[in-house]
Amino acid sequence: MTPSRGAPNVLVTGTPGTGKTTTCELICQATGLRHINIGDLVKEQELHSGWDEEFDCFVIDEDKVCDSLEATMAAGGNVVDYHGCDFFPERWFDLVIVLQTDNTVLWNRLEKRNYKMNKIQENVECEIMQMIVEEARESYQPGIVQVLPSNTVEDMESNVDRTVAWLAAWRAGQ
Ligand code: DAT
Repeated sequence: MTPSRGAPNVLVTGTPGTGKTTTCELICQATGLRHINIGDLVKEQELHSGWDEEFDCFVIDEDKVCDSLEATMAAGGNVVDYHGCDFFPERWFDLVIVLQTDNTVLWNRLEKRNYKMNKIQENVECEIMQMIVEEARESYQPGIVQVLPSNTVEDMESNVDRTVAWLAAWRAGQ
């Protein structure tokens, strides 16, 4: 189905540390699309039901997040950045990018962030089990899901270039 919005919406998902935020920033710089970091939005608008002591993060209120974003997403032109993807309406997205990182690389990135050991372990296990890839494949049409490596700066540049090219093709098809 061709979406009626004037610009597409892209979801960039993946385990924490795989490079979502950095990649989204570069995509938005290159394309003029709007970066929506769900973690920041949850904090700013208090779209949560409290703090999870064990995992050092807010317990996100998914319904509130979706309500808050509905009008923005209907307008199009957004790059959404979040480490989950099964609670967004499927109709929101034209492209879903899942970033993947090798375990040791990911472990080192999360250590540098000073994550607690249980949080590093949980995230690396999530990556090993390919949980976000599975979630994306269960939640969206296979044709719009792209699983891309994000180990090196070259990977990141290539992922940004691919997305810029995808956007140009989307616009040409309108
Ligand atoms: P996320 O938003 O998925 O949690 P991030 O963008 O904050 O990840 O990146 C975490 C750190 O890793 C940050 O210091 C940038 C670095 N990084 C991310 N992707 C990378 C890549 N493909 N190559 C090299 N460094 C990367």
